Amino acid sequence: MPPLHDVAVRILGVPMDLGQQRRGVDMGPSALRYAGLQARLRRMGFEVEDGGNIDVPAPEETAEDEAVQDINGGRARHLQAVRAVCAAIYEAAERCVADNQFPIFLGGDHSIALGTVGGVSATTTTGVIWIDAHADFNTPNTSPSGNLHGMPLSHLVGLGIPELRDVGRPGAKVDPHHVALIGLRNVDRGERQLLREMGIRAYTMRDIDERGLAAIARETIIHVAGLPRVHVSLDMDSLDPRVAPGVGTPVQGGLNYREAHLLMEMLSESRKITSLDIVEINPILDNGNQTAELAVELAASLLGAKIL
Ligand SMILES: [Mn+2]
Repeated sequence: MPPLHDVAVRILGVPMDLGQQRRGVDMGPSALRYAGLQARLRRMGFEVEDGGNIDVPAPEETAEDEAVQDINGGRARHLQAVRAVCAAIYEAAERCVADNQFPIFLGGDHSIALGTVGGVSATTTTGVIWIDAHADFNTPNTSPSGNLHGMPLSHLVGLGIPELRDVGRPGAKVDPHHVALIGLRNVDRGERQLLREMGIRAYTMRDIDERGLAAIARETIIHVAGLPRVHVSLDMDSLDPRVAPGVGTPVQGGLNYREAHLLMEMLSESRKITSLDIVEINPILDNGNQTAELAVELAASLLGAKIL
């Protein structure tokens, strides 16, 4: 990977909210653009191109209705539509890597990561730093809700159902030992078991409280340091709802403002990060556009903005 400033940034929006039931995260890409993402990165000296949005059907126009679909005895909502959108994301992500661009994917709900992580890892071993209040490690068989935004990470490491696991190319996209989860505080029983079985490195909010964010960021960087590519998947619900109220599924007790920035700053200094998702912003629940504005600042920190 060449020095960051030699890499062009490409922004791609995915206005998808099919992975969950509450409407509003489909407006995330607009909120992030309105908050000035492109201008912010340009001021830092990056060449930034906005590739527009990937086409996403509205829930009302998909053949599948809101009813939960039975799949191998499990539950999955809007399965075919999500699979098709993620296949398109995959191709776009793969092209960004081939063109030596640093892609920033604007969600949308977190199910988009099936396509983003799949595509950026198409030709090169890729580590994933998943920053989230939730583990997103359900499968249709463990999910209490059938919402696909709670299932991307399990499928990326090869679990779950072929419809989601085989998007873009068959099988796992990421080695489970190349993953680190940060910010966890709401994990379902079935997920807990699967995380253990797969040996996923996971840092809960309690770990952060006890050991401090810096220690955990350092360990995470060491964990992925040997890999040629590292993708950051930033779910804005990892932050505390006091600083990021506009998210799809808020959970109390998250990262505070400085912890989130410190994490991005340390990841930036590692010079290992090669792509980014920003997901689950729900402008309907936001105060003004506070959450998207914070996300833009965090993206700037990840790409090297410094205080001094
Ligand atoms: Mn998530």
